[in-house]
Amino acid sequence: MQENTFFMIKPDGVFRGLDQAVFDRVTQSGLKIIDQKKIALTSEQAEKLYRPHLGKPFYAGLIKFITSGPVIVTIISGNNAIKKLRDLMGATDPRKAVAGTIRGDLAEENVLTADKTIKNIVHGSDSPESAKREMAIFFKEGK
Ligand code: IDP
Ligand code: MG
Repeated sequence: MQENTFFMIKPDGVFRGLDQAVFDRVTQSGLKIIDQKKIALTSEQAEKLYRPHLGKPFYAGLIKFITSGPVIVTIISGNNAIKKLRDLMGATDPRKAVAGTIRGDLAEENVLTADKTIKNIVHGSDSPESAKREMAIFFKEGK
């Protein structure tokens, strides 16, 4: 099924200059980057994006981290793009992400505490509903 999904290089990925390496993996998997821009998230955009996590112990740290530097927001398109991209990203905790995934290969070791966010380079929508909601925060309708 042809799908569009929202994908973002987080501040740690941009800061470490990993964006091209990540995009190469995405396009080599057969997916297409159909829109992209480098922006600094406003707190309003960050809070909208991570609204499902509101109230969790790491929420405040997550908002602080995601607004700490530029990110690259993109729309990725392709067959089963949502799952394909999630598989490519690997597990949320980079220590659990297997080799061959973006997080498994490229994320640095994180000191994991209850209230500190995990730095894991990338964000990708986890369902068609999330994809629609998240794309609409950053891109005009119809993309
Ligand atoms: P995902 O990015 O793999 O979809 P989510 O559960 O949606 O993972 O969490 C969003 C982001 O919040 C994660 O990518 C990570 O940066 C952070 N996060 C998630 N769970 C934890 C946690 O238990 N401790 C610290 N940070 C977390
Ligand atoms: Mg998520």
